[in-house]
Amino acid sequence: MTLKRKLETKIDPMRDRIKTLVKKHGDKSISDVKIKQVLGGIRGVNCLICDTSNLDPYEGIRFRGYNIPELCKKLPKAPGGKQPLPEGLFYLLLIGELPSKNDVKEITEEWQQRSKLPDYLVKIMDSLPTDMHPMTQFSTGILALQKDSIFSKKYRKGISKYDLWDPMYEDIMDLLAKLPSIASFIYQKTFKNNKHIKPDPQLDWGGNFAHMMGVENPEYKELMRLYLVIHSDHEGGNVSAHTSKLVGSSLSDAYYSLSAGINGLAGPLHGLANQAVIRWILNVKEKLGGGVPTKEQLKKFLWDTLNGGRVVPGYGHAVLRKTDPRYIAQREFALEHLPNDEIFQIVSLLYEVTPDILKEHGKAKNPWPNVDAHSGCLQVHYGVTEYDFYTVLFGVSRAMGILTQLVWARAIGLPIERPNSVTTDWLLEQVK
Ligand code: CMX
Repeated sequence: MTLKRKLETKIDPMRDRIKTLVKKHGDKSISDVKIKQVLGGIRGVNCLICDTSNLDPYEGIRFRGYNIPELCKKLPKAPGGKQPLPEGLFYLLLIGELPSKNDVKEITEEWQQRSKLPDYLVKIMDSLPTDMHPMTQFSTGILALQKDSIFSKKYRKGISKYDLWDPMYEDIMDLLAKLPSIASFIYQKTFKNNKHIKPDPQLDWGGNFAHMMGVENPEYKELMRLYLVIHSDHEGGNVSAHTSKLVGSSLSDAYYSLSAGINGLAGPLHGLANQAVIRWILNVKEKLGGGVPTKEQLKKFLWDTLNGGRVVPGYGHAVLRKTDPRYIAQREFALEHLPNDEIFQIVSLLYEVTPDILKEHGKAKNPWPNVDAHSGCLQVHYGVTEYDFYTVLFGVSRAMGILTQLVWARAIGLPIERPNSVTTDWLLEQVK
């Protein structure tokens, strides 16, 4: 059975579950909204649905019920490799079942077939200034591809709302196939004098992405497979996923929706933090004349950052209340492959000193590191030192979560989002 057919068999039972849930229990209350939540980023209000993954504050992310160590064991690997293949994670997010080796192979082949960038896109990407931020180039590339949206074409011709998931599926498969090529095009153009590298049809999606980035070390291919799996999805409420879902709820297609989500990922409190972490570490190193700083020196820089009214990048989280398991997964990779790397040693020292300082500072509810505290140091180790590019890597991975969520939003017919807003006067009226 093809992947699309497997997806189709899951849709009717899910529609029935939702219909019954609303019919029988639609009036049951599941969240109570306080004024401090309205004015505090809607934190903790249960008001979105997301079945691809779920985030527990203490346990971290589970993708369709599986945590990261479980996925590392259960998802198929590349020949001779130890890391899970992102195609397998995509299958799991979309279908809700673990894939076989063959299921993963079929996705790799299908994405290879759909991966060629159209000439008009290459021209547009080529015309962008090299000093335009890589995230702006990435978002622009995704948006420009909207010209080829099958969803938009079918909608224009007239399509039943019950069938919208089908062209959405076609669009997301095209997009995911092309994202590594768009990303590596941006990398080569911006940082490597336009030295574009042809895809290798023998390689899987993540391995080929590493190859097109120009890093041939097999360890980097393994790193990218792990990276693309762990950054993929973080339930529905994070800025990038929620933005895409909101835009998609107006029946904007996958290109418009993902481009919007990528713009959210480009914020320094979200995905851009992975660049800020390395910039912060390199700045400390430069100021101290190189080498690995002492704990005392790091503490001073941390306090300088906090006293300057800035956040410590890579630490804290809106939901998590312990060390991010995505951080742990990357730390384990580093301990195995680059234990003596200088920047890894600094990242490790920061793990020892930062939580206590953030606790003493007394503001951050979560003093522990998140995914972004670790990812850059691994990239630097394998020669991808241009940290302005790091959030594009995050975006390629996050697209898997965002886009599977979009297909399911169309499959279950989620309506256009339209929460109420209230005025400050109205709030003051409520407490009189
Ligand atoms: N350094 C300094 N102060 C921090 C902090 C940090 N790392 N994390 C939180 N705080 C501060 C907040 O700025 C806030 O201060 P004010 O009361 O003055 O506004 C206070 O602590 C309470 O914030 P919070 O409830 O703990 O955190 P939020 O849910 O509001 O924000 C996050 C979460 C991630 C934006 C925040 O922890 C942060 O800015 N971290 C640094 C940036 C970062 O690493 N972002 C990446 C997150 C993961 C991702 O999306 O990629």
